[in-house]
Amino acid sequence: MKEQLIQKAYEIAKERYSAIGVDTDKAIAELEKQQISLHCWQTDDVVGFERNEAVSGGIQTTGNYPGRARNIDEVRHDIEFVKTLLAGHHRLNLHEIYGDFGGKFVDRDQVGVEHFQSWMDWAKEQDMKLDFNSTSFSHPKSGNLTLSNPDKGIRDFWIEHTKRCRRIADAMGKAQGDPCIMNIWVHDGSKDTTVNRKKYREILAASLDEILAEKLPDMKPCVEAKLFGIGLESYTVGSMDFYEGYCATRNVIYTLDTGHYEQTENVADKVASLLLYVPELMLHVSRPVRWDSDHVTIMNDQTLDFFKELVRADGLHRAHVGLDYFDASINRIGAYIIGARATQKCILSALLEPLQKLREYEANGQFFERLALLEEAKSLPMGAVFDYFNLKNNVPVGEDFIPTIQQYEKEVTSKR
Ligand code: RNT
Ligand code: ZN
Repeated sequence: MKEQLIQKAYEIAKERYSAIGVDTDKAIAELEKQQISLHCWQTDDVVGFERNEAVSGGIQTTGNYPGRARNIDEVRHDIEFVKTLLAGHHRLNLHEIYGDFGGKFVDRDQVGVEHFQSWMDWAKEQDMKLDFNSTSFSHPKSGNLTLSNPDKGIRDFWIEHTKRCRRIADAMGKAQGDPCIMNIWVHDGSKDTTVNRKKYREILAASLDEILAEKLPDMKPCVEAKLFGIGLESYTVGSMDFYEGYCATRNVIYTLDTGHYEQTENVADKVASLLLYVPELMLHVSRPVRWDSDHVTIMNDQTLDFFKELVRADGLHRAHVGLDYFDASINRIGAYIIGARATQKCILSALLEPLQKLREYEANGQFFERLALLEEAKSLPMGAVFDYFNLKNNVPVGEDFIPTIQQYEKEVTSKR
């Protein structure tokens, strides 16, 4: 019965959209192809398997909702479950601290491909591709400066770590026959005023140049900009301006975390400029709230506008979509699904925009008509299309995922 209703609602929606020149079947097919890189760190509050300590170094998780994944099997189990609730084919984004260290302590400058072999085997079984991240936080040598540290000993430690991570990413890319996207985010900065802004940036650029010098064809590096970190409020070495210049001059992928900008800034507006100068974007879809950049992604104006700009700039195929938030205050699997589905809804809304008609109006100087259609498009039945997309892909429709997650909590996460 419910299925028939969803199908009926879809048929009606399809006609409504078709009347303004939008092909809903095509939008669904595109959304089905759109991979989301699922961030493994939502399962366990960014703790990982290196030293079992709370995350530190510019970021923080708050909340102590029960059920955190405590080891590699639990992380994998959670991700296998998450996959069953999402339509489409998704990737897994790993951090270095999630290596399979076999109970031994492996320092960051000692890590190798062997520590990720079991992940590669698992990913193959799961038919999931892997992405990767070097980890320069949560370590005694993290301090306030890593790759930009004037102390050569500390800097070299992190350079070695990041080089090794690139080789791991390359091995992953080779194994999966598809480039592994490896993100480099360093929290480097200072709590209070520094009088050496340029100096640390020069060092960071030189460190990155050294790290990226090795040719590794099966991985693609990307570097992530940020406004500020917790405890590092006055200065961030890897600011937006720094990485825009770096990526443009070195032809490197720019990682745009939607939570990393001034709250009143229009993050969507950055897309069309960045795409003129950088080869591709890596997205960390997140939600800033006051000082925090990592609340669960929801379908809000910022995220909607962001994906609309991406589609308008014909940039979806030049963006690697990933999630980045860590909420320890609610059911973590629930948070995962809410954010992933919200991202899909925003992408779908962007794909359903009557762009051709809007652009015709704009070209003709018909600005009342353009604004009117933009407004009307907001209340078109996107939800009916999204429901059908989920039904078609045999995953829960609408709020039906709530009881499924409650069940998983009862049987699995509450017993941890
Ligand atoms: C931090 C950055 C970074 C991290 C992850 C864990 O502000 O967004 O991407 O969240 O690497
Ligand atoms: Zn991020």
